[in-house]
Amino acid sequence: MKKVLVTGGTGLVGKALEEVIKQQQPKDDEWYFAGSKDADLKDLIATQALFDKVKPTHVIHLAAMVGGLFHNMNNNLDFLRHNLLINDHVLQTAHEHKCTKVVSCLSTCIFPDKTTYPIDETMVHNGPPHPSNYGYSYAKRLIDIQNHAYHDKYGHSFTSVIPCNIFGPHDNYQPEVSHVIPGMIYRMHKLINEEEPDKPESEKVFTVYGSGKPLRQFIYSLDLAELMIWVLRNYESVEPIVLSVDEQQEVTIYEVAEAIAKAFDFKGKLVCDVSKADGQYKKTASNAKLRSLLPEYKFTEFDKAIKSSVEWFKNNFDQARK
Ligand code: NAP
Ligand code: GFB
Repeated sequence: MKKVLVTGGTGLVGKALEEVIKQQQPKDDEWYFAGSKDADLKDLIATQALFDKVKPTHVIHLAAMVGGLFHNMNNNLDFLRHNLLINDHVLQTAHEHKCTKVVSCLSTCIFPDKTTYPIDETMVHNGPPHPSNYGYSYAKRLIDIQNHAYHDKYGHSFTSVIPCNIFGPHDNYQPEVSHVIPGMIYRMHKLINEEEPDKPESEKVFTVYGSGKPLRQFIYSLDLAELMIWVLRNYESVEPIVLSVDEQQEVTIYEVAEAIAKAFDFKGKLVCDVSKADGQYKKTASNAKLRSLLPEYKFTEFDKAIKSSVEWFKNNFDQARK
């Protein structure tokens, strides 16, 4: 019997894992989805108490201080310190509890900013990350170092996945914290339903922050959840693995705004505000390693996933994090 503890189990990815596990109904697993109310993982005693209570054999470690470009740019020190504390407490306590496996979560934004493309798993430590998120990036890179150190000393199977930008139901829509897709969904919903009530929608203008030119790969949270469960069950290496859609599915930020406008059936105009930062121009990641292991995996089509995410927000507006 596997007893799986999911740290960060109440967030975007955690909720997607819970949904997929509900669908899969595994017979020989028991899953425990923990949030910060269960234990503040910045506190070692609280972390140990959570592990004493759950007694996990396996851990999916998602808990982290997470946010979009603007939140990172304004809080690099907190992103560094909070995530360093959380990661060290979880990995050391998993070691003390003799956990069979830990799968931690990195991000394609931690790769070097000045690099050749596409980026792959061998390039994680090849130079400084983008200056907008160095705090988060170095804390995440250290997880890979910690995994190797626990393996070298104790032979542990502590590994990590490297997702591209993620979106889906249960996202964080708080404008000052959010990533681009939940940020736009929140702002377009507000423009359509609250702002300039006397103006016909066709005359309303939605602002895309930045030039709209940066490129991103986006994975639907429910697809990522399926792949992370596969990694937990089948992937036996300490080396990280990129979990991203194919390079051809990369889109511009302006195309993201167009897809969200289509999902809302927004009749107004889109304009770009170049006074706002663009952040990293691109972070095109290769999923060749994943494709060599799961060649047939079918990702949810982008427009369809955007539509479901917009519908989820509209149907859960009151309880959405905003
Ligand atoms: P999220 O929606 O912001 O959820 C964060 C989760 O971490 C929540 O369950 C939160 O619990 C928990 N948490 C935060 N601080 C904590 C603390 N001090 N102690 C205990 N729990 C704490 O984040 P997400 O988007 O699901 O991210 C999940 C993982 O994916 C993270 O490791 C993130 O770095 C990585 N990632 C995210 C993206 C993306 O685009 N979202 C891209 C690449 C990688 P409460 O809700 O109870 O506070
Ligand atoms: O998703 P995002 O915040 O993060 O922004 P990154 C992506 C791009 O969207 C930037 C533009 O070029 C923004 O200028 N953008 C347009 C918006 N409208 C909006 C909006 O309403 N909200 C936001 N947030 N952006 C993050 C890293 O980088 O990627 C994090 O900083 C994390 O550490 C995350 O790893 C996955 O993709 O630029």
